[in-house]
Amino acid sequence: MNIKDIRADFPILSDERYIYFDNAATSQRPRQVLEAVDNFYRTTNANPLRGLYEWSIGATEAYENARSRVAEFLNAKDSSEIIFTRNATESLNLVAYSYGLANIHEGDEIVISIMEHHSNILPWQMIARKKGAVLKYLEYDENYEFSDEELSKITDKTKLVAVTYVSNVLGVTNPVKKLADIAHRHGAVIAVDGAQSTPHKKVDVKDIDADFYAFSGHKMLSTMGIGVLYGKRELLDEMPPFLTGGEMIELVTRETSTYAEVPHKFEAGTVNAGDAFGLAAAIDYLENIGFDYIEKQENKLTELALSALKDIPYVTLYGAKESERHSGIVTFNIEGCHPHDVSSVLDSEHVCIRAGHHCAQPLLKYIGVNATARASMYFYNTEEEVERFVDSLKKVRGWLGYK
Ligand code: C6P
Repeated sequence: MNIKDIRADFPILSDERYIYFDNAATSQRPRQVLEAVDNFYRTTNANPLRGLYEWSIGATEAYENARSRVAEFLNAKDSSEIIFTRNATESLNLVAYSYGLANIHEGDEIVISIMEHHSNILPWQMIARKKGAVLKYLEYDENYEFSDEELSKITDKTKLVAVTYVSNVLGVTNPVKKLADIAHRHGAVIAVDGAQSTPHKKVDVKDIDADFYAFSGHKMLSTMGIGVLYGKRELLDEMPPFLTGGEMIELVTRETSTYAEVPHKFEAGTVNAGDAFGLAAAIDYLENIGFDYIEKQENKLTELALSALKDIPYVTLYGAKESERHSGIVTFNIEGCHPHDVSSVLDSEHVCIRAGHHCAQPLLKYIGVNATARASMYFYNTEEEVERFVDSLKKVRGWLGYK
């Protein structure tokens, strides 16, 4: 695999002044994805699932083929287990508002982890508040693992476990297969937040035995505005709709309505066929590159960054020591400098990183900081970029008045 050829696929990367290290927030898009979306609107555009003429039928086909492509990508049993949403946040809210409101009752427990993004905290806080349920947090140990004692928080009272596969701050991968097994032994379901795992590793929802799995297209080369919720068919069949209206119905009378079968029951209003088509092209692209290559390249870059930063006395690094446990994410602080200042100084050198609480405030409180800087790399980043990033970082304290 030639990195130059890969980079040539990404129009925005042709401006080599910029180093884009904010891939955990959103990735860049290759021309194959941009062309797929463009092509959809140029050649196939009509309202899908409604019209009885050629263009609309073509739009429906493009949309349903994209669903099958996602099902194959995740190794779902059937394409009806794939629901298109706007993003991971909406997918997790769908589980909470539909499954959670119907199945979680007073005194029941919901177990999440301290590593969760706000999108996998707020929906469960809402359910706990509305239903009188108890929200519990799994806390990790010094090795970024959940001890048996922590895991014993999952009990017969637990109705739902919701955990991120990969943390957006630490990059660490959680043992979701083991968590699914524990949840199931206690009669609970598990919702996996796959926002940071799906772009970086091969995911098999059957192997994990996830009941629900959520992710966003925009973090894995696709355009913004398309996300996925995978759910086991037998659960989805029993769940009430989340949003209503449009083609999610079977029959509507003045007084009442019946609903379409899954997955359409969960897709109210005009669907986002153009971006679903783009997501299928993104999956083709990623699989063509191969997750072995993706993980190897990210690991190489992370190793380089970690080994350079660990020798700088005023830099604090967060997360596991091993580069292969970072999923391309390097989170750090520079003593005496607010991460926003670090990011602004790096911006003046055209280095794009993220700074702040990363929408994971309970995690940052657990770590003992209010904010951090975060560089997140993807397979199209290069060793030269890491070297330039480290050089720029070494200038930050000087810019801010330190000798
Ligand atoms: N994290 C980051 O910079 P949406 O916004 O719905 O596409 O993704 C939400 C989300 C859910 N879970 C995890 C683990 C995430 O990392 C994110 C998004 C971005 O870290 C934006 S805050």
